[in-house]
Amino acid sequence: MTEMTSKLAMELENKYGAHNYHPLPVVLAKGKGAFVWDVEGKKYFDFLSAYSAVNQGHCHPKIVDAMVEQARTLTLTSRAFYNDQLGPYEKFVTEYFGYDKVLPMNTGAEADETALKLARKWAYLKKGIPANQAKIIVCENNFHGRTITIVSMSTDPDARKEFGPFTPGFVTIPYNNLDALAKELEDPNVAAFLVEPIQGEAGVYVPDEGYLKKSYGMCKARNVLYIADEVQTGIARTGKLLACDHENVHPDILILGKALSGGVFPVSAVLCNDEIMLCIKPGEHGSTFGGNPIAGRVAIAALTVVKEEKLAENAERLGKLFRDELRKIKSDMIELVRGKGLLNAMIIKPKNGKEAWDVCLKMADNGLLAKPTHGHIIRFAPPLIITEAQIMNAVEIIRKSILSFE
Ligand code: IF1
Repeated sequence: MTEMTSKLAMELENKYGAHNYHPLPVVLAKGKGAFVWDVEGKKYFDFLSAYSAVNQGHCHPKIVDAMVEQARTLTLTSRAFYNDQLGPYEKFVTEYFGYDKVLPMNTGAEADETALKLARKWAYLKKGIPANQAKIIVCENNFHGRTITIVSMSTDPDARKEFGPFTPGFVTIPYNNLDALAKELEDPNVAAFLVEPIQGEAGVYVPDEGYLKKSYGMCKARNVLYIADEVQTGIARTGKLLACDHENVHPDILILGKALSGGVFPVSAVLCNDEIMLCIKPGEHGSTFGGNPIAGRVAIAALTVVKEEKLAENAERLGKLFRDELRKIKSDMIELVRGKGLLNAMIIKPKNGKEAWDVCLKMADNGLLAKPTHGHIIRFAPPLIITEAQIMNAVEIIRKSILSFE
């Protein structure tokens, strides 16, 4: 067999894989904690964390052990039968987040779809909205995944173009705009408001303080479900267990994914109380892999690590330090640094034709991986197990990389 090199791996992906991504030219072969290594053995800080899925750090031994042990015992039964891991997981995860029930799925997009279906069922069965009239309010620049219905809610031309016709039933309002929300809430056929507590894909766009609390109150006053997509912001990333916790908002429907498994396995979940969850009856929703024994074991381990290792507290403390340090870098290429906890972004002003992509290539050269979004924003989201000393090393790499363009 030919020996694997980064060059060969990229050629293979390019030749045999769909071209639906444009990765940085780095081929990773190993991960541990806050670090990854490429095929040639070069070590990097991982400041993407698989889009916040690897919050607990790469290959966390407790999570991997749970997965391997369960994989040797029972992997999948489907939901045609009970399995001995699902019930204990459901008890654990509902108590952990404070809801009556959970509906287990696999990916973030599936969990978002599940939440939308739950909201519509509830609208007809409980709120009394006339058949097929339910509306769901969504925000401009949202990101909830890639299915046809989810791209129907999107305002990003790349996400939608030539994928129509689209699913009806959504109204779009500007994010972080309470007046626009108030206006749409006047319609009695509104079932739900779907919101990201911080918009990730939009470029780590943090709303004004009070936005979550006030929008939640406005929805409650209109008997409209508040659905929080915490697929990216959840599980300690922003310095609290949930980003909604910053404003003491307990969403009616909570959507989780990514770090629910620490990034070792696709596990997502929708949590809500009985009044909503019991609207869906046997045969009305599901997934072959949803609620499988490995997922349950892995998610318990991943959530236990979050508490044991105080990841929310670490994200809060090191996030402040990280932003403070980045703001000390004197470069006119840095327009703005923003974020919450360890979900951060730097807005790059191009200089001499060099843009965010070039900065990311330079950082990769210097041993730190991050990915640009929308051409001019770099997201910085390291695993939450990162230490203060490691953050300071990472800042040094970022500083050196940006200053190399001066
Ligand atoms: C990709 C961004 C992150 C999400 C929220 C649901 C999903 C996501 C709030 C769907 C997924 C991803 C997927 C990833 C890029 C990415 C992303 F750049 F688009 F914004 F995280 F930063 N809700 N986010 O952020 O979850 O079905 O993918 O499990 O490669 O498309 P999924």
